[in-house]
Amino acid sequence: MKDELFQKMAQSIVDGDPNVAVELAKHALEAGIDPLEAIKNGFVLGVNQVGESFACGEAFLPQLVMAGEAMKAAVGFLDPELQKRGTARRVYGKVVLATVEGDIHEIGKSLVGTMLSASGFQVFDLGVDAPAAKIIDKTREVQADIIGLSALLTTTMVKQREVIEALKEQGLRDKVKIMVGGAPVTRDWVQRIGADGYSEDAIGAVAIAKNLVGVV
Ligand code: B1M
Repeated sequence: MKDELFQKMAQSIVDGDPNVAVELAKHALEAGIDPLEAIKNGFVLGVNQVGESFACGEAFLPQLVMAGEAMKAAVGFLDPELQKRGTARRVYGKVVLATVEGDIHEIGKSLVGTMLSASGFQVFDLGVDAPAAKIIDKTREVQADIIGLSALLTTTMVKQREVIEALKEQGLRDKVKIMVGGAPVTRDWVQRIGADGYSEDAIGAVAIAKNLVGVV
């Protein structure tokens, strides 16, 4: 029954139908399913399927856009519940979070933000397409402990390095930890650009962030 629901969730994303996606998300909560499990085992499978079809020319930009909208609606609906279930008891640190300049993919970044804030971090989400200067200004303003940089395109990953280089130029590199993520980001890339941490998913991002601020 759970698997059937997950399949329907994935299909609602493939169909690009935000209304059905939200209905199914509601249904999952009523059935006592963990919202993160619903995202991971249901909706994400659909968005990955559309991504693969797009990559091999079987789906086109409008389908990608519609899948993105349906995904955003479903995750947005589940967001308050994810926050509510958070285990946060204290503020572990401040995180300035953004999708890098030139990149408008926001779903994964926002999910990381939700999980961080539900786990006790104060998150300043600068949204998508954020230039290095904006990220660094905010970091200075709030005296952030961590900068989180998301990039979903191989062409925008370099912007993660640009932020790190700009921090070095301004003498700020040793004052803040850098965490990077996004589908094309690899461990090798993280080492090459000199970031402090990397995670493949939102749960891992919380563990890395805690580690970076010295919380076990
Ligand atoms: Co785009 N897109 N897209 N897209 N899109 C990808 C990324 C792509 C892999 C699809 C493909 O070809 N298979 C491909 C990139 C290829 C590459 O460079 N390697 C691609 C492309 C090419 C493009 C355009 C260039 C298409 C075009 O215009 N011709 C264009 C670029 C626009 C731009 O940014 N300038 C484009 C546009 C779009 C939409 C706007 C239509 C839409 C986004 C809508 C939105 O965000 N509001 C979209 C979508 C939906 C996708 C796919 C299908 C799904 C992305 C997503 O939301 N995944 C994607 C294919 C795919 O990934 N399967 C694709 C679900 C989300 C929960 O996962 O974002 O990976 P994800 O986040 C994860 C982890 O990566 C990690 O944790 C998250 C949660 O588990 N993570 C972090 C992410 N950030 C992190 C930060 C951290 C730590 C972990 O620390 C700070």
